[in-house]
Amino acid sequence: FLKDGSTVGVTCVPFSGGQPKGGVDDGPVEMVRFGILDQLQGMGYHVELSAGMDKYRTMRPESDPPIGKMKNPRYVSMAARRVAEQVKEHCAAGRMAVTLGGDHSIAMGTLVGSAAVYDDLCVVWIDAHADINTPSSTDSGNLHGCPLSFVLGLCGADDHSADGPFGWIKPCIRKERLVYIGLRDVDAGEKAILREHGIKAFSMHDVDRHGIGKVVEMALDHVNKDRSLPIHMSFDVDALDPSVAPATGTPVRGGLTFREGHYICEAIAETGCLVAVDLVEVNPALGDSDSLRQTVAVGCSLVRCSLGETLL
Ligand code: 4U7
Ligand code: MN
Ligand code: MN
Ligand code: MN
Repeated sequence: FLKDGSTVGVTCVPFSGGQPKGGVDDGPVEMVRFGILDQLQGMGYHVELSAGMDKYRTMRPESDPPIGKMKNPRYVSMAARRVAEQVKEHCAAGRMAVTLGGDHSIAMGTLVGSAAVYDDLCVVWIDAHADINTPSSTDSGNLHGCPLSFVLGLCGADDHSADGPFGWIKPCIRKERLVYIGLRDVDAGEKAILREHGIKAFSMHDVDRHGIGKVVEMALDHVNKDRSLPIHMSFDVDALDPSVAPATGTPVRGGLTFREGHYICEAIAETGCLVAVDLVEVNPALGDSDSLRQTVAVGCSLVRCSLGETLL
């Protein structure tokens, strides 16, 4: 799929407006400090970095009162819109688009951006959470728990009106083309949405039962039977067990092991269909310097594996 497979288009998104905890906006800078860009160059890639990452902090509107339950709706929308442009630019140039978050609300933007270039895009969502709340089903009002409902077009007319801040997001992902791995903390309202729409999800229970190898194969069979469609992988670091990735805002015990997380990235890289990767929810402010280092390091190695780094 990639016209320029030797270039990686990296977009750093220092953004925390989709949830209440500060620090997740320092995720990308810490990953860069840890050497992710040099590491990608060391793998032989040319790295093209999106410009103006400071803008994500300065674009916060002066006043941004809740709309219904949604918190920071204007700020989240503006940031996601900019992410969409930057990711679209990389995809249009045929580069692999790598987006470093930032909280997971930015995936509204990454998905709009990649789907603007690729028809029939498959989405593999690696997360402890389903992130499919609508503006009415959300209890927390935190938009990092809602990105999928916007891009799938699941929001009701009253919670996602054309003249509201998210009016620019048109449904761009088909529900048959979404699959989850790693779920273990899904809200009651989200369970109802998954059931109603028949959206395929492999929870930690499935990983325990079948093993990660079989689960990834089943997940890819569901969205991409012939391995002929482009894949966007959105990896929330909280999919990993908190013992592996402690520095994240919404940790849930019972998660993926270090190897299971890496296996997913390796296996998806092997399909040759991957066109975009998000690595989100690394929060360097949470925990001591050891857990920060551990989480940043694992985030970087997941990105490298997605780009083809192998053990042998
Ligand atoms: B993340 C939650 F209620 N579902 O909506 C919500 F449990 O991007 C959590 O996966 C969302 O980290 C977590 O607030 C969003 C909650
Ligand atoms: Mn999560
Ligand atoms: Mn998430
Ligand atoms: Mn989280």
